[in-house]
Amino acid sequence: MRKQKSQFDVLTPNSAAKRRVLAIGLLIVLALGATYIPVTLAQAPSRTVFSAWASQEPTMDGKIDDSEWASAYKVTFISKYGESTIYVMNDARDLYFALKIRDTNLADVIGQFDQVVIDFHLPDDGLVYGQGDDLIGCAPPRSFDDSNNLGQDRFSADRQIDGECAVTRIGDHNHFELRHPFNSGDQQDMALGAGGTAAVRFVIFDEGRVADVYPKTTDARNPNTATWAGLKIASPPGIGISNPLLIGLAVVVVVGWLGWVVLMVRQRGKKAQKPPQ
Ligand SMILES: [Ca+2]
Ligand SMILES: [Ca+2]
Ligand SMILES: [Ca+2]
Repeated sequence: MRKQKSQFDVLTPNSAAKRRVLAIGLLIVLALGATYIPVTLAQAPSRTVFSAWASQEPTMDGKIDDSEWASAYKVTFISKYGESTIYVMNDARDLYFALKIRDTNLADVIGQFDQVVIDFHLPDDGLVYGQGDDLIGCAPPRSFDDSNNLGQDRFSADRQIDGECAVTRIGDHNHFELRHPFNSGDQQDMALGAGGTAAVRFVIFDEGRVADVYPKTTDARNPNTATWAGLKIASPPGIGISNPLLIGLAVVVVVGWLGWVVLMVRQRGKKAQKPPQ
């Protein structure tokens, strides 16, 4: 007795092929899910992690040009006098920082500077900022500070100064630009490689006094680096295999193509087996 055709069979004569298409669709969904779940989990903490490859080397002239900082990781926040922005990026040798700080003037009186200090803690283990940690700073016009933490709230300038900085006033903002190698070879500096991480905190001084700290989850006195932002040395953009989203897309494409090839081969095999009518 011949089986009666259902509406489904009428619409899709080859229901086995339909099931295979559904199975492939399911695989694609699973592959996408497997890709997006870790990405979502990784994004769960709200902590800022600065990481960006410098598509061009910025000029340390105290003028933050949009083009030279275009590829930087940017964070905008409200500081004492209004909207301010922090830019971070690195190339194969240097970390670059820019701070566009809204201010009423650029105070350049010794002891009452408008200046910035950037504190680093390594490794990024959420422990206390202390002995052996690194810090840099910038005061007008090009006074670069490369120091090290001696512990117990004592600091000293490094014997070897690595990096440079500049600050100028443009419009309503003070533009700080700093450069510091992430592996200078100096024992009194950080030593990081590609993918290396640190905790970072930006302290902004207005006329010699702390006016702001980024991130807002900490303050200038809090040594608990779990409340600081993160920093990760970026790698140059290549094939992009390190990017989980691209890996996921590659998996989807490969699974899709394999499924398609298997489907075609099976359908041809069935056609070949069919006795001529
Ligand atoms: Ca510049
Ligand atoms: Ca140094
Ligand atoms: Ca140092």
